[in-house]
Formats: sequence, structure tokens, C-alpha cells
Amino acid sequence: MKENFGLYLILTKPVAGYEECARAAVDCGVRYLQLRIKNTPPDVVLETAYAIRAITRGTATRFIVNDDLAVAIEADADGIHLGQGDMPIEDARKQWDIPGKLFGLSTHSAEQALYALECSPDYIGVGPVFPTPTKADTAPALGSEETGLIVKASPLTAVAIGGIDATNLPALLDAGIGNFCVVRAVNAAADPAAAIHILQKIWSDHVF
Ligand code: 3NM
Repeated sequence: MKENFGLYLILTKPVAGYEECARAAVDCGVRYLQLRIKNTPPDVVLETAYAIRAITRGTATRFIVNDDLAVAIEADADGIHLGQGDMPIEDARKQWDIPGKLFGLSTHSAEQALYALECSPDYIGVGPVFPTPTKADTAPALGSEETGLIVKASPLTAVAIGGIDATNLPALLDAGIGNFCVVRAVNAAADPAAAIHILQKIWSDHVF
């Protein structure tokens, strides 16, 4: 069944720090929290993953690790998020064969979203909706209308991503997009809880 949870938060270099941001996400009831650290020594990544695991354990916030299955397994995360060029989901499932673990997949077009059905991910990312400097070499921006069509057409839980913030979120919701993922809109904020609240309020005030 498709989930409708609103905000999915990715942590990448949060100005308030990883742990404060993770605590804010838990306090605000954010459903998905992903750790996405690039170009960082493995021991630092693992330490951060352990800290986020400790903060999220036993809460409603699911802890997802980006790309790195070894870190996800070692930290006992709730799931892994994989890109189109990463390890296939089938392989990840074989290596992490524990019931309940979640496997997410990035998609960047209607074709990829359709093809994703082959490997039955627990959810797909769909983007980038808008141009974003956060991720290098992104696919061309889809725009909110095309993203909305992909999200609505997919039988999978789908999360829009890329360039989303409080100013353009209403248009996304109007396009029928119920789940959205952000990096900068929260990580760039000195007060992450306040930034999360703003996004959650726009989402919860919207009548689907
Ligand atoms: N994945 P921001 S876009 C991590 O299109 C990521 O799959 C994307 O960052 C995709 O909210 C993106 O700062 C970056 O724009 C999103």
C-alpha cells in the first residue's frame, strides 16, 4: 500500500550538527531520516550512523543509510537507499536478509519509475523536481507536473526530491505529491526543528 507521510529528511552537512538534526526529526515525528555523507572517512560515517541509530531507535522515525550497505548493516539501520548506479536492490536484499529492512531506490524519469517495479523497492525517490546544487550530475529537472504524474502513476510509495523548499512545496502538493524529500531546506537552517515545522505545517494544512 502507498504510504503518505509527508516529509522525508536527508541529513547532509547540517549546520546544526547531525545529532541535533536527528533529534529534531524524531521530536517532530519525521517518518524517514536518511544519512547521506559523502567524502568523509569511514570511521566518522560509522560513528555518525551509530549516533543517529541511538537517537532514532524505538521512535517513529525510520533511519535509512544512503548507498553504503556495510554501514547500514553495521549500524543496524532500518533501511538502505540506493541510486541507479549503485548495487542492485536484489543484491542488497540478499546481503541484508532481515525481515522488515527497507530498500529505497532513486528514479529520474517515468521509465525508471516503471522499471523500478521489477525489483519491488519499498519506496522510490522521484527527481530532481527542480534544479539543485546539492547533488552533482543530477538528471534534468522534471518539474512539478511531470513529477506529479510519475508519483500518481506508480503503485509504489514515491517521494519527490530536488530543490524543494517552503516556497515551492504548495505547488508540489497541488500536483498530487504527498511525500517530499529535502536536504538544504532543513540542513541549512540553524534551527532545524523550526524548519521542519514550517514544511510539516504546509503539508498538514494541505487538503489532498
Ligand atoms: N537526489 P536539495 S536530488 C540527494 O534527483 C538528491 O535523485 C536527487 O537536495 C535525485 O533538497 C538530491 O538540497 C538533492 O535540493 C536534493
